[in-house]
Amino acid sequence: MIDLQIPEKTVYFIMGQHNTKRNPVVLLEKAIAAGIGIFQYREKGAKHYTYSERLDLAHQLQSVCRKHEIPFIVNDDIALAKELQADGIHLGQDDMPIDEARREVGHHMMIGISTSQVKEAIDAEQLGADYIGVGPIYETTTKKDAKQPIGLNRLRDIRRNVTLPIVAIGGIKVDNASSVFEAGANAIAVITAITHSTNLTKTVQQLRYS
Ligand code: TZP
Ligand code: MG
Repeated sequence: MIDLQIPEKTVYFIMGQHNTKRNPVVLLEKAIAAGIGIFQYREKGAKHYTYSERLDLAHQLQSVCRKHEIPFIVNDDIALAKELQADGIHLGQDDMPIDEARREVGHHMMIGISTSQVKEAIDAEQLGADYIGVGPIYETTTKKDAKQPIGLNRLRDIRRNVTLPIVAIGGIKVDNASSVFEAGANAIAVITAITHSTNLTKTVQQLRYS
């Protein structure tokens, strides 16, 4: 049985086919061996992939997560999450509202909501989210339409206003991870720090224990 909590100092790895030239299934295996604690399938190259191609890849990634008993979260795509019976769905501010999403996915799936402001975080908590994404903390080139970085002070502010687990995101790397945890994040979500790492074991250990 997979533990659907977000443990302290979790490295939450996000990836879609478009984030890497490597085989994503092999990369995920290595990232789990290196110590990530949660995985999110986020396919923003979606227009290049049909639903069945996404389903096929997501299913392989989910099998890897299941084998190693870590949660498998789907970004945005409720149909895919439901079909796979994913452990969670992650939604942005412009995606399906939380109450509607809850009706769709029930109470056995975690719902994560992206937030960048205190009010959004409070609203997400009141509407029954299970965790919030908070960011982008730092500059990132990975998300093309990313907002201006919100920085650590905003993260601290959000921390003071909600008790939900916080997954910080955006430009988080080995050399700034400790400041992000100190500012109140329970977990850190990364794409580039892992997809561009040449030593995954070292990178994940440094992210976790910084
Ligand atoms: N949401 C806010 S920033 C971001 C997402 C999906 C991208 C994070 O990627 P990276 O490479 O870890 O900065
Ligand atoms: Mg979205």
